[in-house]
Amino acid sequence: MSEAAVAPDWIEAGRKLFAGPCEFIFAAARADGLPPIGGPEFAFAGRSNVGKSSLINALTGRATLARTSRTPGRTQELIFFDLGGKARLVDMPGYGYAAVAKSKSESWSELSRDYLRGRPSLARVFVLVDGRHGLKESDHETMRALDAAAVSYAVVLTKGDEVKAADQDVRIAATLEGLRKHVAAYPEVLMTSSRAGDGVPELRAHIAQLLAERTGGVASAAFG
Ligand SMILES: Nc1nc2c(ncn2[C@@H]2O[C@H](COP(=O)(O)OP(=O)(O)O)[C@@H](O)[C@H]2O)c(=O)[nH]1
Ligand SMILES: [Mg+2]
Repeated sequence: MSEAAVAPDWIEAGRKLFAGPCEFIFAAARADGLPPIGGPEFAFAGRSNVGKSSLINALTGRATLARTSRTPGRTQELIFFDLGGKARLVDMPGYGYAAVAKSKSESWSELSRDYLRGRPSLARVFVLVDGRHGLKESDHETMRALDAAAVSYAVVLTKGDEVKAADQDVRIAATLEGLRKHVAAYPEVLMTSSRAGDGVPELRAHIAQLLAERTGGVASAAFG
């Protein structure tokens, strides 16, 4: 996963895509209250507190676009952001936070499941996993649901600034190993840090490339 593996043209395309305006457009608390279908959607899923909102902020270069929190389990809605009229970013409710009342956490996953199953404009889900800890059972559970729904997704490791350089490749390799039993998982894993910016240009490039593929043309994708 060297940063040099992503072609400079795609890094530049990603930079441009995310340099434009990005605005909040919609918060949906119910599956029957989603915004009308618009551009391709890139959704950010993961355990509570894994860094979903922080990564959206880092990608868009806006410190306060998506609300971040030290209190896990606060986002109870699907939050939609418009990226220059070209794509949408979707901040998803977190999962796997035990202190959340059972009924509430079930309704979150119901909303998420409904969204993931029935959204034709969903281009890719990023399953964020804490780079310090690697895959947890709740991540496997989410990925099984994505496999079953035939939604393509990629695992993105977060908080790389807190993972020693010597441990990063080991964590990536272990994560890849854990993905082998998941049929819809993209077979590459990117280590990121919203705090230090590592991997952020590569993730922007990946999204730009997926967008280009969707709107016709480019055949192959390099993730990181
Ligand atoms: N060290 C470090 N902490 C991070 C990073 N990204 C997020 N965090 C922290 O993790 C906590 C949860 O982040 P947040 O984006 O709200 O997570 P979410 O619940 O998945 O949306 C906050 O205290 C963030 O400051 C990162 O790249 N590095
Ligand atoms: Mg959040």
